[in-house]
Amino acid sequence: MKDATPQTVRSDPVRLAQYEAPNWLVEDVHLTFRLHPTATRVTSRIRFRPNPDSADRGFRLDGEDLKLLSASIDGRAVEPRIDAEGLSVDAPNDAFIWECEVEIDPKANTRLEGLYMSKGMYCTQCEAEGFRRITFYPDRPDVMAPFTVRIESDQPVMLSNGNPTASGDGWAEWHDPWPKPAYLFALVAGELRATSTTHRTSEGRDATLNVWVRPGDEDRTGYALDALKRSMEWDERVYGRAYDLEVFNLVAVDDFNMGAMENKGLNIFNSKYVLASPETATDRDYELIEGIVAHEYFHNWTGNRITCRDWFQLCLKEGLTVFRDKQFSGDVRGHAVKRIDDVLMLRARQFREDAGPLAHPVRPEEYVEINNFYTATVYEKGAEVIGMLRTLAGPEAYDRALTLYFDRHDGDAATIEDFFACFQEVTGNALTGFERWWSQAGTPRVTAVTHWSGDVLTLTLRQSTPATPGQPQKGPVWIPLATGVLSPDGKEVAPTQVLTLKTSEATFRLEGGIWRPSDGPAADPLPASVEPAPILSLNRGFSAPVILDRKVTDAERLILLAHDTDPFNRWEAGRQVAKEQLLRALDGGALDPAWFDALGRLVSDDSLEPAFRALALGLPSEDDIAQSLHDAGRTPDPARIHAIREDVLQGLAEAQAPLFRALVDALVTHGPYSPDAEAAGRRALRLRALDMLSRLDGGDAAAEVFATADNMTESLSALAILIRRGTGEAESGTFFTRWYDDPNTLDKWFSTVIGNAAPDEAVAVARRLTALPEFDPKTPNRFRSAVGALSANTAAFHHASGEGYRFLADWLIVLDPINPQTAARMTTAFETWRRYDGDRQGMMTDQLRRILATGPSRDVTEIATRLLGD
Ligand code: 0A1
Ligand code: ZN
Repeated sequence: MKDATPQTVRSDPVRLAQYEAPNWLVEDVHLTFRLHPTATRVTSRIRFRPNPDSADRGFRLDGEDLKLLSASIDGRAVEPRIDAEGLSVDAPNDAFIWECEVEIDPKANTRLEGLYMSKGMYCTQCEAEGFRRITFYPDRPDVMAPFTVRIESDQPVMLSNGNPTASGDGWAEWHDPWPKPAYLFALVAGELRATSTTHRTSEGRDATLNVWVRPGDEDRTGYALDALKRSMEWDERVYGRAYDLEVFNLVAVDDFNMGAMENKGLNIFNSKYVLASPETATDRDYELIEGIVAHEYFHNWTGNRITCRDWFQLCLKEGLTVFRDKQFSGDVRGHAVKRIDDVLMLRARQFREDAGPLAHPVRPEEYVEINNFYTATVYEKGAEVIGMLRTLAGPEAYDRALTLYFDRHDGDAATIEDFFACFQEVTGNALTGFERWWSQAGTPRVTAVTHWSGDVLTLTLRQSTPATPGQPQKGPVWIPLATGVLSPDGKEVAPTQVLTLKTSEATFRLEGGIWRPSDGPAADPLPASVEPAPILSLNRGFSAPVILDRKVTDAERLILLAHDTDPFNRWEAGRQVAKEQLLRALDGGALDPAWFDALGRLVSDDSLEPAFRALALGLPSEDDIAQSLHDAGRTPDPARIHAIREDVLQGLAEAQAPLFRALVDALVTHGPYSPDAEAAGRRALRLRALDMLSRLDGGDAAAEVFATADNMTESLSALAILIRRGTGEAESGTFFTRWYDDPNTLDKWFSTVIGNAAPDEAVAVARRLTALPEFDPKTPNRFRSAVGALSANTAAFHHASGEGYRFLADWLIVLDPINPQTAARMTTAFETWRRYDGDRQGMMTDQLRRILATGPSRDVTEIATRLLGD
């Protein structure tokens, strides 16, 4: 019996350039689990065969924190050499059978990687490298095999991947015929209840769909189950991809590091993204549930049937699957509003990441801990890259390229190059030059200068990408800018056309309503009626994830805000005006009353969707303003940004008081709650108006909404509004008492109370709440709701006292030995430290050094070191 007790754990980087094919491939895997909370036995029987693509016959298996009880090769006992990360043993020259038995302790597993327990239930998380905590195995995505699993336990429900094959008292067997890498392995056992339906696939097979939850939660499963069925239908209709097993199981667990996991045939979800009822879930929760259920389901093809050769190719499954889930959500909920929401998130998270010390390419070239690369860049920028490929290739060529990809690579562990080759093939190599999007980090800046001769409009575009860590020099990327042109009175004179900037600089000329490269042949001028200069609507629909730098007058922006036919750019024009007004106010300037009027007209325009009007009413966040100041070479003062932004909101509330009152009254929803996009949009607009109104009535109307709300969307927004006004104490108590026993809803209480507390009080509030017995750092959702809410409360986190930084670091030091993955993720809250003044920079870097001085996990060490940049 041998312990793989950690001696030295790897701290040097893994490099893409050093990829080597595996020495051994796996024919099939048989696993038996004898479940026990502290001493689970796992026996494995694995048939290995030599990989013809590798000459090396060395045999090594990954394994961490495993107690090896016995091992044999072809039935003969062997004594492997065990180290902190696995074992090696002399293997035969040809195919052989490896068998071993290990013991693991699921109850002690607070990392939530491998096999662990959540509220008495056994569950697994194997992406990225959790399987090596279950048994010894070649734990890398390019080793794919069919799995047969037997589970023995006293738990009533026992699930694994694939189809159920047999079961009896205290045991169940599963077989997954689809070869898969170990990161897609899953097992669940517990007292669970299913809500079920069936789906007949477009290929004529029947599949049973089950959503499994703990007893008592069954009445909150309907929405997720329906979203699953709709996702299956959508993937059949839009991508021609059907489901391929007899059963699809989806299980909700309360303790989970991420949102959800696409294990083959057995998706495991953070319960926050499954359970929904009108009383407990907000409109946003419903939307996220729908999107995440779709995301995980879509992985069945983009991720599972075709997986990644190595973890550097992560964006191949994630960028593509995020793009697909966004297409789905846009189809369901409306593309314009969805795009605005997505871009808000992209800018808040990915642009911020790209602008800081953690910037990395969509396909990174090295990592120390792969779990640190499940980032906004890999996911969100990765999805933008797919979106640009679709724009450049056109929708039909995109469809053909995807069909080719599915046909050619089904069953493979593929690379980005494999995927891109399919686009090259269907477009006749038209996209050569696009590749830099996944190798180069940083958000490109595009400056646009126009010239109007009276009848010819020229547009000169220039691009540059700032240096990022490890990449001082950048080259040009392909930037597809969807562009339209409006006359000065707001009529569209040239419809959307995609101008692609492929070099550092290019000029285009608009002639006869058509854009051509300026060295192309001349054509008819624009109609003479277009005078003075026409107005450009650039990067419509946010066709490229870039920062546009262009001198545009407020008057032009107000015309775009009122008339642009592209809803995204209409919103964007309003956003830019708002940002400039805020920046002006920060410099002590007066606000332009025309802005309030324009906003008032837009928000009261009943011909527009309420969800769009709600978005138009949102001002840039404090973090967004801080980044804009930093980009302009200035040092943001978070306290002042908070105060001025609040003043501007107050001014807007006063200027448009009757409108906000009217909206609060008119948009009351009658009848039973429905989470559909239309009803959610009406609530969103009403609640924005309610926030405005609370600045005039001291929160009376919000208190009334809180008292009478029959749904969580209104209760929670009203509570947030009252806390922001400093008057929500009673309501906060009511909420806590009501939802005390409901973990996901109590999480909302933690995040709302801390996230909306005043900058001078928030840290004290957060310290008080994290001292409550209900705060348990072992549960990632609770930790994120409390500690994460403080770091998202910008003015509180960056309080001049440095207490926000200290609070976060105190808790990260507690969390890291419990759960390094979540601790590392939350350490990224310090990523903006270089934006701020010397005092704040000093306080933030002191906290990062203090964390490093504790000798933290590989996960946190990598993040803190990269943040410091030394
Ligand atoms: N692949 C999952 C999310 C996920 C990613 C990483 C994890 O551990 C490091 C766990 C889950 C998805 O994209 O939904
Ligand atoms: Zn994913």
